[in-house]
Amino acid sequence: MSNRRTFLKNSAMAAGSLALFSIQSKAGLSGLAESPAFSLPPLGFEYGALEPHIDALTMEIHYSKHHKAYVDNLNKALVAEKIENKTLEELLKNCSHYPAAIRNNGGGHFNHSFFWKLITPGGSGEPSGKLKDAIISAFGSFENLKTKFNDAAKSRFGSGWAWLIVNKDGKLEVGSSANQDNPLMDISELKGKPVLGLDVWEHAYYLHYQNRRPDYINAWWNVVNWNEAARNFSV
Ligand code: MN3
Repeated sequence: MSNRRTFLKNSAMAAGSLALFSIQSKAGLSGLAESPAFSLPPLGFEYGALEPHIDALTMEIHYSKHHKAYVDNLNKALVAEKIENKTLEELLKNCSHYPAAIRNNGGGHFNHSFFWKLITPGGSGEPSGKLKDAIISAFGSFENLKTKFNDAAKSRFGSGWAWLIVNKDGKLEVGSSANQDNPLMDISELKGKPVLGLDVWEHAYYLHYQNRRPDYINAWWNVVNWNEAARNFSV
């Protein structure tokens, strides 16, 4: 083989491998450049800000590990299922048409994003305005609502959520859901617009309260953000 032929052959190989490298790096770059569909929202307060009612370590793990895992796994499931350009609400509303990973992680992402906004350091007193009127109309008193909500939260077997919702008749209703299901899902028995939600998974309270779920529920009322609940009610 002449030097020239060797040179041409080597150049062709080099060009070939360059082309291959270029395709791979393009794929790699587009993979990197493509931003995930969903991201962890800011918490809005320090991990320790809800103490003594909800402890700092529970908040840190709950937010930075559990919620983050729902977001990451939702993004992975969307890529795997080639689902694009759907809002979280659209995914939940039609979740019976999607694999369980979308239901579980989409629910997890929605529920936790909703939950963080409904808790605030020091709480915000009691419900007022139109929400207060609707509570009295549906339950007779705020105390009755609390009793009903506590019962729903305590009696949810295993992991799940307690909810205050506006149902299809426009009335307030209390109920609960299993796992990361929520009232926006087409598969949910309890359906409506969520106003208030409480996470009763053990990961939400076990480090501080161990098996004492009722103590955690009672403490949570001290940090409820009624301004956010009123906003959920009015939109
Ligand atoms: Mn949780």
